[in-house]
Amino acid sequence: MKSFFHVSDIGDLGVALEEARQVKATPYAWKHLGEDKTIMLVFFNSSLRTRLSSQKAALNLGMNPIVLNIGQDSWKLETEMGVVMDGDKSEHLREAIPVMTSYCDLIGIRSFAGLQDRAFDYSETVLRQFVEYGGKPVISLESATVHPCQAFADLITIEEYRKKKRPKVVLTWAPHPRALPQAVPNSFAEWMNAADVDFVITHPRGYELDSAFAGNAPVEYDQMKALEGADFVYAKNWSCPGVTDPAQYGQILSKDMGWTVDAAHMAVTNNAYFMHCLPVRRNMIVSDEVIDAPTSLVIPEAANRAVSAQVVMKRMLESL
Ligand code: SN0
Repeated sequence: MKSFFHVSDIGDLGVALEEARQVKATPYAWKHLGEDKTIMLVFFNSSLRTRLSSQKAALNLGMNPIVLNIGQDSWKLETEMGVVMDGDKSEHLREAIPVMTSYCDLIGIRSFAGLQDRAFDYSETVLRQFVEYGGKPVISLESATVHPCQAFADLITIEEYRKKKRPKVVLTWAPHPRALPQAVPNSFAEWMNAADVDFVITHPRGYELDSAFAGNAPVEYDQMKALEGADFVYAKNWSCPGVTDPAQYGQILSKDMGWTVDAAHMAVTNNAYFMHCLPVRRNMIVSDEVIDAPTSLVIPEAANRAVSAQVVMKRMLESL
């Protein structure tokens, strides 16, 4: 595997889930695979699960992780081409990328959407530069439009907890005080569309996800109706994707607290499990009651981040 951005990069999902099961059961069975190999984990943005689970996955494979926090430990980097560098950014990605990749075998990048320029974000400008100028396999650790390590961990979690062959999975928008990227819902939708689940999306009007990710998944604007009979409720806030009105890209269109997932919402489901990628704003996205209930999967879901990352790194090491 040369890059990990989309569900198509992992191939057959049944095979990937079986590999995840084996990795989880015997995480050290491939501890020689990463011997004398190095992964560079580059963070342009904050992280808790991603930086820890990625390092843990690398260590399980016997690989050395190097973590770099851009702007804190390094020079501030310019990401746009053709600009006069007279501001606060001291180095361009054009030089920084080949320098970084000269010290490693694999590279993971966290680079959130700026939410200012839809075309810049949706063409994955920063990630594409790492592919073009790095010459090493690249993992998106949440880039402008995707968070595949999260979506793979979510799929593993659904596979572990599903009580029927084809569960109903509902992705619901929920309110948040800040404008957040669409990477998590984009990838979740892309992966659920590829999985053997009955997938429904619900959000206020104007929050329509890009069709490259949402595909033909049904969108139900009545949240309660969408949640009826759900086996898994996946909550997430995202800002306006700008599909219907590009001028609204990255904006907060609603802070309607009626969308906060609480006990009344869960009551219409099929005793559903609650999921969220974390970090979560309690009593904005989800009530304490729901996230603290035994049906909340947020912790096992986060634990599976080390499993999804290990499968991806294992595949990349095997194809070096
Ligand atoms: C990120 C997002 O894409 O929504 C990362 C999720 C894995 N979340 C945030 O930035 C939350 C920040 C906040 O202030 O709650």
